[in-house]
Amino acid sequence: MPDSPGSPHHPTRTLRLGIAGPVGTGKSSLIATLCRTLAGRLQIGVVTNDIYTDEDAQMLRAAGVLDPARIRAVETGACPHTAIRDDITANAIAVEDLEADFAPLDLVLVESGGDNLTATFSPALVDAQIFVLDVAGGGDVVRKGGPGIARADLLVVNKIDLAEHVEVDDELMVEQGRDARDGRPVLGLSRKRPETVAALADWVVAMIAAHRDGTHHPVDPGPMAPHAHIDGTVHSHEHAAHTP
Ligand SMILES: Nc1nc2c(ncn2[C@@H]2O[C@H](COP(=O)(O)OP(=O)(O)OP(=O)(O)O)[C@@H](O)[C@H]2O)c(=O)[nH]1
Ligand SMILES: [Mg+2]
Repeated sequence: MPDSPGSPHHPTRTLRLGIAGPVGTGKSSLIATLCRTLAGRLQIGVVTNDIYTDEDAQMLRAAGVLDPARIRAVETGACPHTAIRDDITANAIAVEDLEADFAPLDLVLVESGGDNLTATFSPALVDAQIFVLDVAGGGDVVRKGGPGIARADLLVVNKIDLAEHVEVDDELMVEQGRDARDGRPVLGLSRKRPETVAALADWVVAMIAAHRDGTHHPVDPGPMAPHAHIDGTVHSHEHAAHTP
């Protein structure tokens, strides 16, 4: 019997790719760039998350990079972290609706509402995730660490075209990212530098292939930090899926 579309073994199973990172680092722009680069050869859908508006979805629709019906907005009404990690219901429904309406999709991109360094996606919502920082946030952000920086499937250091203007060494940021990530990939990106956009698109295409052939295993980058209780009990949150 052939696999159903939701089955992990179906050859056209959609890759759900989360894009997280602090406010304004360029998540929507990265999604627009990916749609512009890949929409000719892949079937793509997009889900955006904003706290009080659907501004990101509107921006992407206005960019004309994708059929507007393929761009859905989730208004979280609360901390964006919650809607991608703790109660993913609204996002899961939006993704499943898109997949049903435009089957078969190759890729659904889910943009997190801009949050702080701790926000990561639940692996129940996405199969892989990109964490986006930018040079304008300061050269020391990578060193500050966090689950997305350390364990997202790809760390992007964005807007490298601005590095000289904000007196940040973007190559050093990329290097520090590699040191913090036990060899997981880090990419310096600027939508103005085609070679970096091509490297991003190549990574996404390779991730779709790995997802389809079963060689990619979703991991949970969080939770954030171990904690101790007054009686000395320590919860380390160590989990086999966290180890590289
Ligand atoms: N110079 C430069 N600016 C960029 C680049 N990518 C994005 N920007 C600018 O950065 C600003 C924020 O970009 P967005 O894509 O809206 O960022 P975001 O992370 O989606 O923002 P929120 O959803 O509000 O958290 C915009 O003014 C973009 O034009 C880049 O590669 N280079
Ligand atoms: Mg955005």
